[in-house]
Amino acid sequence: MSDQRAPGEPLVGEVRFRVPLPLIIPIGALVLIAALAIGFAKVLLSVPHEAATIIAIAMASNVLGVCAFMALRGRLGTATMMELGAILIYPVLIGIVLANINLEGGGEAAAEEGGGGGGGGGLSVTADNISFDTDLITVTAGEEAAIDFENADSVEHNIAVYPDEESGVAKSDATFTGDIIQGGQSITYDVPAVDAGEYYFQCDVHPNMNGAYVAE
Ligand SMILES: [Cu+2]
Repeated sequence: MSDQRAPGEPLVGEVRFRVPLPLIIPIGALVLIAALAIGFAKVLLSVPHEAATIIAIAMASNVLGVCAFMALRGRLGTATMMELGAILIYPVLIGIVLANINLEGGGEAAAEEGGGGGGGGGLSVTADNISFDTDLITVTAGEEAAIDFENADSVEHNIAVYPDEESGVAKSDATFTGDIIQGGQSITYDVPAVDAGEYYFQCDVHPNMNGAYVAE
């Protein structure tokens, strides 16, 4: 019985062990949850909108999966609980690390996106396998358009703009006729400004390579 204990010692040890835990666990959990929530919010804010949705859904199903597992298994040992906790938390931690790496290079990535997206009038068209990579070229009405044309094919191509398909087929009244370039070459075409409306573009060598040339 308790009388047989050495004076005080085991009792003190037990008290030391038992008193702080009920306090430390909830406080620690709160701090951890707060850190995770803030970190995760940062992740969602720093990635593109589409990715944020996917990450949020993945995280939600992850939580759901772990909860379902715990519910089905009933009582779980501490080790299993910790493993599950780790499974839950790892994607968030990885996300937080990735987000912080992303934030550093964020400015560069955004600038790159702006240039490649064609938002600033940087148009690019590639010809390969006797076809263009697009059947729609959109330009700004009333402004000269610079089109970077890459011929990734083994045969020669160009881009010519016509008022409509009929003119293209007849190869007459061209609004603009780009120089024909050999396979493996690139060129920048400066297409004169046109009024708003729908026009027609084609490769004069292969008129079945064509599309809409829209000024808006
Ligand atoms: Cu062609």
